[in-house]
Amino acid sequence: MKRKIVIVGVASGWGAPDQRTANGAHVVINHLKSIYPDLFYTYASYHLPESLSSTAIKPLHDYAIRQFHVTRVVTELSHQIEVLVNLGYFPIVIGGDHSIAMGTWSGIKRTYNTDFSLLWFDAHMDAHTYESSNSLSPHGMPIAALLGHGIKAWTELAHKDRPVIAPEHLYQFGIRSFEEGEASLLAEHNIAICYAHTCAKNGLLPEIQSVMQNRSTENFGVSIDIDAIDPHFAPGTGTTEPDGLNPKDIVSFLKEIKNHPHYVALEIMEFNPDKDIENKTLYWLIEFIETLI
Ligand SMILES: [Mn+2]
Repeated sequence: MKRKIVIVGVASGWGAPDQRTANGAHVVINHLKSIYPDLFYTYASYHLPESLSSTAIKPLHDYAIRQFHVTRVVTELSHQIEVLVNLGYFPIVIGGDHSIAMGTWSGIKRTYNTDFSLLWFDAHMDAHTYESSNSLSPHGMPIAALLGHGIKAWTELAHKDRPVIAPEHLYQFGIRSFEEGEASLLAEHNIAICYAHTCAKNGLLPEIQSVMQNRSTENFGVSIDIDAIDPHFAPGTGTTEPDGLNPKDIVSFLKEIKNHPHYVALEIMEFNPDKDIENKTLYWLIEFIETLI
């Protein structure tokens, strides 16, 4: 199957205290352009230049400013995804921080207007709301928003009356660090979670394969937070957590599905090039992307 690929860079770190993931999209796209100059590249959003400096790790304490920028970014991305998919493109979205997922998947939901399954690889649950979060960081909130919890600007990105993802269609892999508020939200919704220790015990691929066989939607998408991967392989991310997934397993999975007719989008988030060591993290990002090229 020959896909028409578009690489969508989202240079925004507004969702995280350390905003340097905003630099990730540029680094990945510049690298890809040197290998694949003829691919279609676009940016959904630029970070405001004053925070793009590689030394800008000053956390933004005003949550309202971050909320404003995250809303601006995901609203724009959501509409771009709709336009690109309607033009026949398969989007590979490169972040940026994980709040961007609200834009990717709301765009997918509105465009296809049908339920889809979301396979979410992450060390964290990302299921906070402003009520449960201590850090008030939007990159800890996209799962809650996709399930319909949180501020309207995010929960109504796809449709006013229904959330982007139905709880029975969400699958998390690699989880190993979470807080009580978000865990209880996911427990209320009975979300299928493959914790990192379970993935290690049973094997990540068998766990994914069972999800792929038992899912009840045709369409599915994949969201990868770089911190899902063990930091030994991928140190270049905002919040590293030990005992993570082996990126080779993720590559094997992505190769298995590369020609699947109902695979609708891939996003890779939370790459922080300033924290990368010898381009180790970039290497795996490119491996993930190349499964589709
Ligand atoms: Mn995440």
